[in-house]
Amino acid sequence: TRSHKPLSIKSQSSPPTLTQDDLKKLAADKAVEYVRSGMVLGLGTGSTAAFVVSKLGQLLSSGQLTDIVGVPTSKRTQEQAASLGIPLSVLDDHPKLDLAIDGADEVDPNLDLVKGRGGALLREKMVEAASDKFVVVVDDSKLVSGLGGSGLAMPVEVVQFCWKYNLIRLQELFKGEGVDAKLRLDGGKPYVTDNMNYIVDLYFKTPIKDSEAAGREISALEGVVEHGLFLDMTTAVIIAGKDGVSVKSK
Ligand code: ABF
Repeated sequence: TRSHKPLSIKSQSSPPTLTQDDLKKLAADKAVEYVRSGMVLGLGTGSTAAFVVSKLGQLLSSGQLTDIVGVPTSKRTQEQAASLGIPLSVLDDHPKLDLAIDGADEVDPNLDLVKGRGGALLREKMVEAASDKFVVVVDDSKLVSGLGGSGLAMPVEVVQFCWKYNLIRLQELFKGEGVDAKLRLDGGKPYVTDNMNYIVDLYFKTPIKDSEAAGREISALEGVVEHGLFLDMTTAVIIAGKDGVSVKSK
């Protein structure tokens, strides 16, 4: 009798796990589908937005898109877009944009956002407020049930003059909610924004109860330039997770 060797069954290889960068790229590729030739585009900042900018560069150089003008939201993005040959402009020359695409740090169920951990919140908010449509690109790690709920920074851009005075006032504003306010540092020195301001990062212990009131009260402090709560600005959010890409809009 022949002895039969047990059949070796090859274990089915599971699909490769997507890295966070893969997810960001998937979201970016989806967002670029919103872009049409001839549009004036707000170009976001951050690693996810950088994938959008690089995809736009590819589509322009292959001729699939033409006549695009980009309005960058930071010096970093300006440099990246320029290096890819994307024609650039500024809000002064294009005060109305067709579409802005940018990343975010937190997205709540209402599609309101925390932005600015990358330090570009002022230009981002100006450009995105001037855009007819604002599409946000994130991986699903950015979803929160309430803004400030990630325990990470909610940035406030303040003028350099007496920044500590403003830090204390911000801390006092939220003392009921137990907030920690810290000056953002970069290599031991204060981080300086593209507009030569400082950033005070607010760390909330629990999600912000009323983000609209919070935004209003922060903006009312003299010396505050802008804050990272982007409320009622979003047209759609493109979310990439391990199960694929989904789009949420109001
Ligand atoms: C910009 O980049 C910022 O508003 C936000 O802080 C950050 C998100 O960066 P990333 O896409 O690298 O997570 O969109």
